Amino acid sequence: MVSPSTSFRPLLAEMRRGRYYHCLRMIQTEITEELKRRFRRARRVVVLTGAGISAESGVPTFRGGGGSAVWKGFPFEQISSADMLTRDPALVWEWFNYRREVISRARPNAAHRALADWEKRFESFVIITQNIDDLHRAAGSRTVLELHGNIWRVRCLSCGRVAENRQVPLREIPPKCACGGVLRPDVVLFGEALPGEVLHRAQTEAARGELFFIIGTSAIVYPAAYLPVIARRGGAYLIEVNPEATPASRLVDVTLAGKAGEVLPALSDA
Ligand code: BJW
Ligand code: ZN
Repeated sequence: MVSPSTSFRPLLAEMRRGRYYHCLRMIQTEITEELKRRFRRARRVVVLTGAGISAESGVPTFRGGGGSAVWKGFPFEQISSADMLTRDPALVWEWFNYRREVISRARPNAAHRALADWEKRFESFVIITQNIDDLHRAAGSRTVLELHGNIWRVRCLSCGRVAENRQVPLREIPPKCACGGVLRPDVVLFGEALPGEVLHRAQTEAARGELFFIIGTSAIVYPAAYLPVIARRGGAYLIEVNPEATPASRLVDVTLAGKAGEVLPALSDA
């Protein structure tokens, strides 16, 4: 496993020292007048999403409810890792084949649709997602930064070519490139670096957002988990949408404790 990059260490230390604890607010479900006012007036809105936003579309989360996903006896952190891809690429592909089947049946839910609608309301609106399921784009969102890649893309380990592949189920495991090389999912596994340009843009957007939403993420996987800290330092008003508390709950101004598919449409209406 890797450790956090050195540039993030001071931020992590600040979180641990509790420098932002004063921002803690009571867990609530009510959309306050202040939030409504900020929502109406904001020009730059940034949204960080995680697996929880797709839960109501039938895509299982990795964590939550006190547990963490296990597939065929393997904790998912072991299979979705660079190490396992090197040791047993066929096993990793079987896991992704299963995930492709699940995701191919999923459709955007009310939360994805609400965000697609928000994009039309604000001068600047960016979704930064940790999800690989493509459901934000399927809902009509256009500015989507995919931190962890996309399950419908494959990358050749020999020639590096990236291509779309929507075959479900895959006929061949591991699938092969036209050059004869072995393909891998174009996603970011544990122990791998995130796409540099996408991460840089996400950090820049987080730093300049006026409102920063943290939706359906356990906020424990780095470097994505630093983005709320960057947003806070940039002066953003932070809103978390999650039925459970997370490490980010200590940082935010408001936690709307509920399902994204219910909370986001309610906020649109408010
Ligand atoms: C709802 C809901 C509803 C339910 N409505 N909410 C120690 C300290 C700091 C860092 C590290 C460390 N040890 C190791 C690291 C690094 C590691 C890491 O962060 N590990 C942590 C576990 C500690 N990170 C990495 O390895 C990253 N790379 C990296 O750091 O590179 C450095 C490097 C530099 C240079 C060279 C080489 C390396 C890579 C991370 C990649 C993560 N990949 C995965 C798999 C992607 C492919 C796949 O899908 O299989 O991404 S892991 C998995 O977790 C997936 C997710 O995107 C990610 C985050 O999960 P997410 O989205 O938060 O979902 P859940 O399931 O955790 O939470 C769901 C939430 O929804 C819950 O809170 C529910 O309550 C809520 N919910 N229903 C709203 N209806
Ligand atoms: Zn190739």
